[in-house]
Amino acid sequence: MAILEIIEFPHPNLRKIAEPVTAFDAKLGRLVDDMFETMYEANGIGLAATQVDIHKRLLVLDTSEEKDNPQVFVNPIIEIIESDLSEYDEGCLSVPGFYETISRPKKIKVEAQNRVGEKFSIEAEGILSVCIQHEIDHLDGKLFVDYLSSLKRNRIRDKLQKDHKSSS
Ligand code: GNR
Ligand code: NI
Repeated sequence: MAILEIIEFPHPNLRKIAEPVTAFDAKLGRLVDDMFETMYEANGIGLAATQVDIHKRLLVLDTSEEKDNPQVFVNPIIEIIESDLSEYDEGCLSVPGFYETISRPKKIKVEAQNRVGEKFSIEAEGILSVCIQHEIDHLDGKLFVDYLSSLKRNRIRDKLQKDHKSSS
């Protein structure tokens, strides 16, 4: 297994649109394992392939308290089943150190495939719903800072760019 490098805002590759996964092979299995290891090591509750600079439609997450419920979603399709919004304080491993309140649809249904290509479907609300929406945004080149004013987003961008310069 391996810890992968997480790219950070405003890295241009965070804007790429991920392509569907077509091969459910050992290589995909290794990527899934490496994404879990990377997510747990970073104390994240989710990770999209985009964040490790791989532009395939897959994400991993574990929103459990005990960190004992790894879930993989390959080629996820989301349907909003309750468009009432709910607020959550969001952070992102690609936007380290910043947290902002974001509103998203409350309840969703997700159809996806597992690591061997079998289809499944779940309904989600609460933190699971927030996390899945946040991760699918990554696959579409979108970040939680895009929901903020450009003033706030640009302040975050400038601070992170400074950090990147001083640590390189
Ligand atoms: O670890 C994470 N925590 C989090 C908290 C609130 C809303 C969304 C998230 S996802 C984030 C990990 C991450 O950046 N996934 O893309
Ligand atoms: Ni994120």
